[in-house]
Amino acid sequence: MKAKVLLSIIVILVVGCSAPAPTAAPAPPTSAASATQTGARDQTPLPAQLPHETLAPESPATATRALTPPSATTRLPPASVPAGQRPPFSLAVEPLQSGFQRPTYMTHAGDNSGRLFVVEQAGRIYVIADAKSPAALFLDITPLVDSSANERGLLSVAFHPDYKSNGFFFVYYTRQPDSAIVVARYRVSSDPNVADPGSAAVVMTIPHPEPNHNGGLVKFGPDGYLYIGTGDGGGAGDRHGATGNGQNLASLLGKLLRIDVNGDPYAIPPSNPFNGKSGARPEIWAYGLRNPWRWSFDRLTGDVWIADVGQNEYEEIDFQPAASHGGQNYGWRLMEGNHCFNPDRGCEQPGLTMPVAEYSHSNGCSVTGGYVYRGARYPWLDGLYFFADYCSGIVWTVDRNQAGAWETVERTRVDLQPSSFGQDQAGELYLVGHTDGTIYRLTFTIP
Ligand SMILES: [Ca+2]
Repeated sequence: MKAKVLLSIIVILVVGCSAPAPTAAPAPPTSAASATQTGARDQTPLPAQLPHETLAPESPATATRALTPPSATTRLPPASVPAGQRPPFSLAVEPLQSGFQRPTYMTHAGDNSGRLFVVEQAGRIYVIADAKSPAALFLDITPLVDSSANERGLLSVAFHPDYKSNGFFFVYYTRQPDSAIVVARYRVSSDPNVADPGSAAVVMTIPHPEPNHNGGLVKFGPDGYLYIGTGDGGGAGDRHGATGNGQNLASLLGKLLRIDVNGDPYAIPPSNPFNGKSGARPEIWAYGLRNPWRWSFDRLTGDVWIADVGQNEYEEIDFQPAASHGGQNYGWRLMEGNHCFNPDRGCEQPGLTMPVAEYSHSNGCSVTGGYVYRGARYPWLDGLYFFADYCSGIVWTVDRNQAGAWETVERTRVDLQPSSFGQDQAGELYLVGHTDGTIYRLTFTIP
């Protein structure tokens, strides 16, 4: 096994309003996760067979699978630590594994295996079976993926709620050669640590006009549906069409979409808010988003937390309660955070949903949404939402204070550029260092 020296990737790119958008070379990780841990990756052969981007019919078994009942009827009562009763704490990052090339995302398969899956922007997914073993190549679709721009590439993976029995998972990438957004389904092979690249079935393709604001996240909701976050089509100021894409219900861009992947290739959930409304795409769950790069479900309550990357001045966090029926308008391009954008005054309209947290570009450049902590290791964190900024490395939390108002607290500044937070199946949190190629575990202490 060849040892692989941890690589700090220096990226010099045009910085704008984009996510992710580094401004400078990152410092190397403060302590070395063993560089040899990833050594095997140099010798991992490319898959012999590349995926065919063809539609594959669902098997009858999956097409008729009943959806899990909505979380609102089954969820447990909230167990969050009451406002004002949370002890002061400090937060640190501990390298778990390094040597990845521009990782964009980390998640788990929900299969009780304890494995972590790391997505590399160029088009690879690695599996970490345990922190002390080398990461193994799970899927390589680099020939299909256009990662030519800072925000393009393979951007996330979501494992089917029945992954353990059906082996299906879904990826979100920008494709060669036209850079359109693709959501595609793959299946694991007979080796649980290797996917079958020949199993590709394209679920959705969305033409994309500009190199930036590609959205990028797919996740299954507690309702069993696949949610897809798309950006506004890019450029700046959302100037596509008369109203911009974010406010255009005939466009799939600038949206949170919700589909049933047990259709062929997908079906529209009957309760989608714009289902059957003329002039609107029935896939839309919520709109008025600019670039919802990272968002998540509270695994206990089903609430949705959306980090929407801002234009030139404000980054924001949006909140959608689990009981929501969708249809929210989060305001872009009328507003950037709590401020008028286009028009620059008098933008307020009834029905816009305002963010629960906002920060200005004096504290960063591009928001990276995280998770509500629901792990077991730090029970005093229960119910606290974490997010960070890609450029400054500042990590904040959001919670309701004793008066019931949303409160944002700056917790620390980490020396890395977080492209994502990660969450393992036990609910513990991680950070994905985009430019230093390292996955970090978040650790907390009460002083
Ligand atoms: Ca907004």
